[in-house]
Amino acid sequence: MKYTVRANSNIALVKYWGKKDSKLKTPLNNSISLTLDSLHTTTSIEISDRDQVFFSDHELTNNEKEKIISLVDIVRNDFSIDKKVLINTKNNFPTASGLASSASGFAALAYAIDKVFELNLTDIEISKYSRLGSGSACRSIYGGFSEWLKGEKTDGSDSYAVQIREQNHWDISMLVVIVDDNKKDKGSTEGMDLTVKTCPFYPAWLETIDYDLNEVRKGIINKDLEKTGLIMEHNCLKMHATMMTTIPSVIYWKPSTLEIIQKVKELREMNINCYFTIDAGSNIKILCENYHVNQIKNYLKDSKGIKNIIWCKAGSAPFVMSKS
Ligand code: 2P0
Repeated sequence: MKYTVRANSNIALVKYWGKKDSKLKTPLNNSISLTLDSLHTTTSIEISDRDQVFFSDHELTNNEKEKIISLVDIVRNDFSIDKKVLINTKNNFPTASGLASSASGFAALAYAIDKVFELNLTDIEISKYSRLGSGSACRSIYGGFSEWLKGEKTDGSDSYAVQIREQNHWDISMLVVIVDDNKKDKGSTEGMDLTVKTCPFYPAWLETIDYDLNEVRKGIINKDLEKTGLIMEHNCLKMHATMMTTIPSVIYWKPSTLEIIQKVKELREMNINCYFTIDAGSNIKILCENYHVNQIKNYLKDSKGIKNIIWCKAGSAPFVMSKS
């Protein structure tokens, strides 16, 4: 049986930044995200006579496919399965440019593995497997708003995401403003490891995270854009402040990133409620009311650095598109 599945990307409102265990990809702090409907990975999987992986119809070399096959190997090992797989995966958006491609990618993969090996895993189990591929992927197993619980156990068995509210709970928009679609110089895995090891302010990140988590959780439940947005912005700036003060420093921002930050603040002065967040890259995401989307796009349209603006709303959990 060949399964084609789709998983959506997610953007953190309270960020995951720092690992307790690099191999298990367990985080040092909980994080909260919104699953998006317009940025997704589509993955086909079927049993085959050897392991093969295609990315955007280009066959990956042994080195390139290692990260993907190692997740398949973990599942094969756990369930004593000796079948090989043919995987074909593609994103509908730029890869590795701070748009959470590994989140949708590994969520789609873990979901697809469950289907092709007919395991009937629970969402929590799929969330845990996807985490082993890429930490943030564990949040893409749910539609709407999710929280990744860092867990306490050394084997990572209690580190997975749960849903805070489903996709239709809050009809809100996130504009993904692309100022750079090139692959970033330093991956987030390396960036966060460097932060934990060398940033003098990292303890302050951990000391203040519970407040951010509580406030954003409340903001989501009460559909309070101002509360959610202000804490989301502050949390993002704290994360970037820790990156910038690592040795050597990690600065993902481009001049256009700062220009858009400024414009978001100007929009707020014009009583257009909107808030920014930025991941491990230079692109900006703006959380706003649906009825402000056109005004915001108009206000940003003269900014020179903008390559594209993608309008997203809350997205769904992974699903099977076809089986044959
Ligand atoms: C997040 N990021 O919460 C944070 C904010 C980037 C900035 O999760 O090493 O690709 O595979 O666990 O999941 C990006 O990190 O890193 C990320 P690994 P991942 O969305």
